[in-house]
Amino acid sequence: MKTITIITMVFLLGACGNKTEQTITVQSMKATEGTVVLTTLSANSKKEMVNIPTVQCGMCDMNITSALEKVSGVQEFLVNIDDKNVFVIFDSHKTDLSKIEKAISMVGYQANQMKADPVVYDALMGCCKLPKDRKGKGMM
Ligand SMILES: [Cu+2]
Repeated sequence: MKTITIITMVFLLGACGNKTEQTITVQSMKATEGTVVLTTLSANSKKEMVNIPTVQCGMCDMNITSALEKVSGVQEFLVNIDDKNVFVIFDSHKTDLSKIEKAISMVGYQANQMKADPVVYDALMGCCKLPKDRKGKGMM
C-alpha cells in the first residue's frame, strides 16, 4: 500500500506571498488527497476540514503549522493556503475540533466560526491580514 508522508511546511522562511511555497502546499495536497494512508492513524483518528478564511500567504501557513504541531493529539495536517482550509487528522480521545479551532484562533486566524484572537491578529505582519486591515506596520 502506498504511503505518502505529508511534508508540513517547516522550512518556510517568512517570505510573505511566496508563490513557490504556496505551490508546494497545493501539490502536496493533491498528491495525498484520497490516498491519505498514514501510519499514525488509529481507531480513534478523525479527519476534519477547518476553514481558515483569512489566511493570505506562506507566513500564515507557517504560523498555523507551528500552532497545530503543539496541539496534543493532532496526528497529521495539511494547510492549503489557496483553498483557505486545513485538513486535520487527530486522535479524538486526546483532542477535539474546538481545541484545534482554538489553537488556530490563538495565532491570529479565524477557524471555522471561531474568530481570530484580535490582539494576535493585530500583531500579524501586514501581508498576513485581510487586505482591508493592512496599514503601515509590517507591510511588505
Ligand atoms: Cu501570511
